[in-house]
Amino acid sequence: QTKKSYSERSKTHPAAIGRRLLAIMAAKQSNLCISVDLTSPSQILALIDELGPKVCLVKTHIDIITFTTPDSITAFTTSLQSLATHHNFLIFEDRKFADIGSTVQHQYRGGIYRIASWAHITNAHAIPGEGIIQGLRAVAHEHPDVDRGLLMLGEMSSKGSLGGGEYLAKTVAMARGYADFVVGFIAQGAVERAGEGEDFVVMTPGVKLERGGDGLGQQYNTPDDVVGERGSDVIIVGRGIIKAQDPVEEAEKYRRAGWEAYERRLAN
Ligand code: UP6
Repeated sequence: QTKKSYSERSKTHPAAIGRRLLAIMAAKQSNLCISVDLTSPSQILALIDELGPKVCLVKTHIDIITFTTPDSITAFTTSLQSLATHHNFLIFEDRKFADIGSTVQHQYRGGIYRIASWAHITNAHAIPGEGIIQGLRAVAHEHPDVDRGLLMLGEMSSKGSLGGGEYLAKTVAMARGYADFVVGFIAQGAVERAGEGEDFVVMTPGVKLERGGDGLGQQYNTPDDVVGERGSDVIIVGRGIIKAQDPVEEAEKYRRAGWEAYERRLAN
């Protein structure tokens, strides 16, 4: 666990997009990533417009959205980018790439979603080996004018996950050679750092204000558990906010809980 503030880390993080994200977190006093897992493009955009001021990051699953035409995909991603600029947050497409380098290049650059063209951050499983990082990084470098970054999945929130432990340690070791592109990890708590210069942003899904589960393997911990106790940096919250009676009010509760847990961790 690091004792450095988001603001200090925003000056030294090895990845440009990591520096940008940490600066946004410090400026907005928010370590909240909203996971907008809805299927209607207009509902998603309307909710993001409301929640934008409270979050540092917006997480999408572009392939669960009901698009009627290819043009409506472009219209959606263009609007999403405008919202990101307007509210000062970054976009994280939760694609969970998991194939060989050559295939993920096509999946990241092309197809109908063209993820690399609009998502600041995406993520990948370590199971194929480091070719997956090399493939994605090469696509990101095709546009040197835009900053792109990757999170490696080292541990999942769900029951019976094969991640964590040695798998997580091996994932971290794999990422070390790509610190300009691998911003950090999806894990349930801080990862072991090799030295002072190393900095990975850890993001944790499976977060609610009360512990529990969803009946399909999801397991929830609180913002204080993951940020305060286990040293994660960003809480990823979906249904805890989007299914609430008043998502804006609920998002503010999560923002405050995540931020207070971070401040307590720094003070301890
Ligand atoms: N997600 C997890 N656990 C992981 C990785 N990713 O839940 O280990 C993603 C899910 C979902 C979100 O795909 O989009 O985080 C969690 O949503 P929830 O808060 O509604 O459970």
